[in-house]
Amino acid sequence: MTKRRTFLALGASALAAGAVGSPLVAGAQLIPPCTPPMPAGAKVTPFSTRYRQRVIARVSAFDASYDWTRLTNAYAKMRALPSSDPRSLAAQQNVHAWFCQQCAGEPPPADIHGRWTFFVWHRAFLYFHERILGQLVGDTTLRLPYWDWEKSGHQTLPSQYYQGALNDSTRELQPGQNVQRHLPCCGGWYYDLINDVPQEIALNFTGIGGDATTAGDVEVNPHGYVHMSVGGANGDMGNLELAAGDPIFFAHHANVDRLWYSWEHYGSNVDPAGLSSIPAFTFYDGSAWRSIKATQMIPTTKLGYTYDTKVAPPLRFTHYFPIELLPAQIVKGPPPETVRALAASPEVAVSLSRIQYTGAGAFTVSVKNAGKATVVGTFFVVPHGKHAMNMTRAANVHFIVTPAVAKLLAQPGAQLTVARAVVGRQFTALPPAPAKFEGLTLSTR
Ligand SMILES: [Cu+2]
Repeated sequence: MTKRRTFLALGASALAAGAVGSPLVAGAQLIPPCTPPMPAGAKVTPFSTRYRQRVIARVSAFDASYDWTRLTNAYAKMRALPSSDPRSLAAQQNVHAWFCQQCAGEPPPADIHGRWTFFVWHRAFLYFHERILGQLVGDTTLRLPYWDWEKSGHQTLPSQYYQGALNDSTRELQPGQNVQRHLPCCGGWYYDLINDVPQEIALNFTGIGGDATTAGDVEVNPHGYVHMSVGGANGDMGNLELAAGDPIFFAHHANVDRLWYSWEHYGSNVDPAGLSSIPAFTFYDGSAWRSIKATQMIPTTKLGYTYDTKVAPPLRFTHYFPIELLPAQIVKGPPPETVRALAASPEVAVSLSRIQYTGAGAFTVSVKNAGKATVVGTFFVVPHGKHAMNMTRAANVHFIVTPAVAKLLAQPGAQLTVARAVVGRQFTALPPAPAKFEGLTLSTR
């Protein structure tokens, strides 16, 4: 892991030199170039149902029946392969880095994060990764486990991931430590996975998965938070260019995929037709390069897997109150009876659409009125490379707040601000700036 050592060393000297004011520039210089995953001139065959495997359920990493010996052997073999082999863990890590616009010195492809390609690309990545693992141990029934961090009692990193080929020594999250911990970066704030994750299943697709230019709440809340909680400032999981070198990445993303799967199997939810317009992605399947389209991975049975459990939505929020606003300011509050309903509800859901953010890190949204600022919620964009660190992008975010915060949001003149704590290389808090977003909706039970 020369890559990691280089960036740790540079990070330390940048801190020693007091270069706290330019974390983005420092970060950009730390990234070595990486190569396109697929060699030039490689033959690509479209994925088809001919390659279909038996449908087997992915189970929780806390399921006592899971075969850890088989998975550990598969990762040991994957780690032992030379990085020039597309089946190696180093090559798998590089595929992910390549698709997060990480690679300096090469024209990178469009970032598959920060928009609706997030769900689709990772579903395919996991499928081909799982296929390679199975192939390495000669067992096509191998399926990845999922780490169901939204479940109380399952919030420590499954202990098997601290052993042998499943371990990654760069993690900040220690054995027995709860993933739902206060991040040192973020003013003591943590994300409530148990309460907030089930709420997401009740959102529409744009809410959970975003659209062609916007990230959904699943990516910037539970997904980003868990990455940063596990990886911390310098661990593989805390930086997208390194994240897929940690085997827990795949169990974490299996749960992210399970959130989408749960949504797909809930009520009358149908994936948006627009997903079919996403160009095909190419992956190595263990013996050949295959291009795959979104339509070929919905439903998951086309890829030979389901999940043994779904995230059950509580569906508590049924009354919706859109709030009239200017980009960063609430111009008109709802009528008095709505404000009374908000105050009477035990908790209120806040949906902000197309909130703009620049760079990566932990973003705290606050509402400010009469000089007093109150936190509405925090969302998390996992730090990654040179390109993404300077880009302004948008996300749809969903928070659960108290009636007191909801009342502040319903007041004319209230202003929304966003402050960012940069993590991953140096801890730097940036001052609050006016938020830019398109819509604000409060909902009550
Ligand atoms: Cu990713």
